[in-house]
Amino acid sequence: MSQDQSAVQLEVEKIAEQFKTQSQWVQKSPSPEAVEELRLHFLGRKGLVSGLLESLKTCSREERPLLGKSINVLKQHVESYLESLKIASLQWVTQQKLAAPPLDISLPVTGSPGSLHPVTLMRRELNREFRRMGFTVYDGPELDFEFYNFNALNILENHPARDMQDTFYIAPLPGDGPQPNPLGRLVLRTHTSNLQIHAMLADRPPLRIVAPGRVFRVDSDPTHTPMFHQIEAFVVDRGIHFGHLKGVISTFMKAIFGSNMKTRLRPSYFPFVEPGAEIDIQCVPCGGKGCRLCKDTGWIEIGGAGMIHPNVFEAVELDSEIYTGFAFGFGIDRMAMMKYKVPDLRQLFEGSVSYLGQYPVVL
Ligand code: FA5
Repeated sequence: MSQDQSAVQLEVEKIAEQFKTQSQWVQKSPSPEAVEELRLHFLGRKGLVSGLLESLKTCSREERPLLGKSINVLKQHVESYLESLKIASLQWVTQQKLAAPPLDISLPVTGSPGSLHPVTLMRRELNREFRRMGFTVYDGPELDFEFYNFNALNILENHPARDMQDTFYIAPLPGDGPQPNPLGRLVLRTHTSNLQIHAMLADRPPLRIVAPGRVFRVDSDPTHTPMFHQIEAFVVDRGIHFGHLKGVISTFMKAIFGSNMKTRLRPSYFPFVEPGAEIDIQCVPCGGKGCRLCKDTGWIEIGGAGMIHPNVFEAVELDSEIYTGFAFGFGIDRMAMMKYKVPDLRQLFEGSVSYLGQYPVVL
């Protein structure tokens, strides 16, 4: 054995001894940081084992295979030991968590208590304004029968909204039986208009109701998400006319966005209203001048509106000769986009704390 060879061999044994001592220490308290430090010390680019491989260059060609082999044996030993330490470190982390004092949720909040989601902030503000205008806030089922979501709203069997492309249908459960349910299949409601039916069957006019909630559609792009939020508002009484509808929408939008907010209604079709209209509000970020968000029109469509169709009254057994009513429904997320200047609707649902944390804290 040459001098170089024996020097390298001695170094291999010394490093093996060092690893034994240091790994035994880490084994006692294998935190992920300690395991990583050990790995870098021995296997990192400038680590001791890598240094040994470098020193092989000083040995003769004949001596290299034997020394190379003993370095590799050491390397494999270090690698497999580190693997077992990594597994031990996972258990160590769990033990530390379990040993930590339990979280006492009854303690008073210190530091930043976090912030509310912009959709929650928007929904609360909408509810507050509607209450101020004399409306009662209702809650309704997100999973509903076709009767409430479609039929009673005059959306007939062949209407495109009932297409599988738009609606999430719920497969029947094994115990549901072969009999078709007279209320139809179960669906994830596609709009909050189902509340019109539930409310009119439960209570009789005069009604002044608002119903916010989640709705679901097979829909996904920068301005459409499969789950989104709507708010439905409707009034049923004697003598209600289109002027009331226009007045309520315009007053409401001014209350939310300020007295300069302009609103417009464009004729449109929804099977459950006649006449029907699309509600546009002036684009907030550009002040109506035109921008990318409003596609240079200065207007943003936020919902639909109209006078409740006589067929809807018939479905809930109300006499349309006596009662009339208006209804409108709009996207809460679109309103939040305007109010909080959110450029992409999907940002609202990605759950990024750094993004959502910038909103006001309201407890
Ligand atoms: C309706 O859902 C009607 N129920 C509204 C209505 C109520 C009309 C009462 C008449 C009387 P529409 O499909 O246009 O209408 O949806 C209303 C609003 O929901 C849209 O203007 C938009 O602001 C929002 N919206 C619709 N689809 C999505 C989606 N995939 N993601 C986010 N917002 C959406």
